[in-house]
Amino acid sequence: MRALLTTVALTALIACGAEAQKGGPSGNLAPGGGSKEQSRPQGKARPGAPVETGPKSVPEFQPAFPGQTRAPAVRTRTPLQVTEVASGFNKPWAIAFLPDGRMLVTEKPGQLRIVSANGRKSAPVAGLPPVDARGQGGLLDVELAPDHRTSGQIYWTYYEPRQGGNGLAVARARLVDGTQPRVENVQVVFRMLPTLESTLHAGGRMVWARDGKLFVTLGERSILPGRVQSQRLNSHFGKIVRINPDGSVPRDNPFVGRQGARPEIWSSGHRNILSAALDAQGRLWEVEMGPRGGDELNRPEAGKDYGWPAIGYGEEYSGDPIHRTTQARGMEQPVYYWDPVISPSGMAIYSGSLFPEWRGNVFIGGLSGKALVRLVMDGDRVAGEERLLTERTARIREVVEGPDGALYLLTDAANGSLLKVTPRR
Ligand SMILES: [Ca+2]
Repeated sequence: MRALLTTVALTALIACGAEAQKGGPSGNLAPGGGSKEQSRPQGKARPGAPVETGPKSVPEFQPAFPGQTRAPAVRTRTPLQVTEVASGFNKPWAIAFLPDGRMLVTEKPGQLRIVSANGRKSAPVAGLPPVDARGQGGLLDVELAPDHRTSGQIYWTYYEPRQGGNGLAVARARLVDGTQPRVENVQVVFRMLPTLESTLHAGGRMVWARDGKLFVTLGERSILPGRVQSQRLNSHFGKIVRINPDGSVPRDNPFVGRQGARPEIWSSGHRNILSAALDAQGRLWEVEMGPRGGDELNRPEAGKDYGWPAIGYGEEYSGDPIHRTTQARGMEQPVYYWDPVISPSGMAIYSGSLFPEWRGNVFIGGLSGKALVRLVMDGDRVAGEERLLTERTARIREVVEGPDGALYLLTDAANGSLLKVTPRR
């Protein structure tokens, strides 16, 4: 048993590079055995057994309600075909589909490329501002503007080098197509503040809400001076923010008018969110990287506090405790958590027609988990979990549902691949 520290362990907490360090058992070998319609028994699996059967990193912590972790294993019935559309990407991070079916693909060191449906890559799009690509920074997410068909605008997130440090920024520009694609009229519409020097926990996912507002997920920088700011409303660290397309603050944001609070904040108490998506009702969900044993699925609501670093289910990668408890008044419980962690990055909630059995399921890329993680939901609770593509042992960075209903994935590697998942013919 670990000794619980009486003060928040402010000195020993530098969980540097947690994303890169997360290892341990990926626990992806459990055969199916759940009782859901989507599952089928296999072998001698105990009915209701979870997909994860390895030891917990933090056995002291118990779930707050049944099904909050280790949901019963389920299995996809449709045989899958995984096709490599393209390879040779340098640490690819995000995909966005253009109206003609081509894709924008970011590479972390700073390149944005246009990739055709058959995998042909353009030269890097010219005109992007420089990025700080050290550590977990770089060029991160990309999205089309909601009015892209008329405006030609795209948005992207990146770690911005600044005087005195760095920080996440959101830029937009008009994409100009051609043999040498470029962006014009680059505007930075949002800057994470304050500026701090850290190459870790950048966050950086964007999700367009149906009302035309933009959600941006922001990490807490990992180092202690950043981490403690997750609970402070005068800082963007460890927050989800909600902005108008031009970066201005929506008047109905929860902290507008509160003294000392940054008005872009939507929700607080997050750690490092690289996965977010809307559900069929248009509600925002996110999966965030926790410490060891503490990755979380949340459905962030306006003004709520998701607990980091005050509560949670994980511990430091050193084995030192972070939280004295898993629950506190005024702080939200995760819908689900993973111990051991999967290191989530990339998320899609399936709505296509290629896989009718997947509708409403949550798909999450696992970096250390080296799997495409599938969650079957029952209302707002997790009813089943599956780990797909485990045989590839690839770190999965990005998960997007294409306009054709296929899932498109990026693998996190210096020679990363763009993969397409369809039913096998
Ligand atoms: Ca939490």
